[in-house]
Amino acid sequence: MQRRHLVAVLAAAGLPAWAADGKKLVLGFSQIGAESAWRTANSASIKQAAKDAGIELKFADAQQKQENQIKALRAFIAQKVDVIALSPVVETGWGTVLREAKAAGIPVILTDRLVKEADESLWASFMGSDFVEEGRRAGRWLVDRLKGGKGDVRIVELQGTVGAAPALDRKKGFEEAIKAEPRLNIVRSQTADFSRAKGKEVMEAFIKAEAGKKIHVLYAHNDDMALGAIQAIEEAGLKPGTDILVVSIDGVKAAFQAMVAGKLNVTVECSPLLGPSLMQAVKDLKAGKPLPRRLITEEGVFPAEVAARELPNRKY
Ligand code: GYE
Repeated sequence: MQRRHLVAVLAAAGLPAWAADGKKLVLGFSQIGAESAWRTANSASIKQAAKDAGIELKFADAQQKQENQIKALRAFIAQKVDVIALSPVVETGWGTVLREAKAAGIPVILTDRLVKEADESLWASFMGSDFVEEGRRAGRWLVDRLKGGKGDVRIVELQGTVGAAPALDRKKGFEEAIKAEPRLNIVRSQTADFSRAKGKEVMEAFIKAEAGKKIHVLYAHNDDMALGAIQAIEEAGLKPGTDILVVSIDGVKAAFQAMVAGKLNVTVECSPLLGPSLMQAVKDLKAGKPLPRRLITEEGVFPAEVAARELPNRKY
């Protein structure tokens, strides 16, 4: 069959013209690294979804470095991939390379994290969570939990990677929400890079620095840092979940297990399972369908009281 006939047959079946060429779509994906259980689940979701969709995936792990992500994007451009997906480690510094992709006619989909660039035509779509809202949910839970009490509440905060959208936004949303209860104050705040090892290390430093003063609450921008900090709290002879309330974000399985064990009080869900919508977006893009500018993930809040019931349902 001639190509144009085949294209017509495919079109009648609702299939795009590129399917006539029998070539697989090629997607270049620049992943941040493997800093957390969230990230591992996100990589697995994207790899599996690419396989299921019959899309050839070029997967590049940047080991937390923006310069590696920029190199990966340039390699994808040189290889003339069909679409580029980017999960940007930090918000700023992407303009040049995104303009290079645009000049090469390769569309870019942002996934998980957003960039801060004035020219929004540099990306076709962004899919991910509303991190400010996640921070607010964490803060609201805490305000609710402490409602009616008296006395200062001293909070320590473990921030995510410096300059990363979820770190900036989760801080902002949380601070906004705890304003409702003026006795709640963040007394120390430092980055622990979204990792369990650093979460433990920085929490140890907080406990040391606060010796003699009570820390009432730990707010961690992700579960991994909270889990590391829980270890530090225990090693200091204190009870996480009781002596120090622990509030975190992501909703990974290990967090549910910690809640069942009474060591974590709440986790705000942030879903890493972005693979299927990313592959759908890649296909839609190549079929010339318009993509939504923003696809927000639906997510919930899970306090310790529901952890045992929810644990078997958790997918990451
Ligand atoms: O919360 C954290 C990960 O960008 C939403 O990155 C993601 C964050 C997630 O390392 O665990």
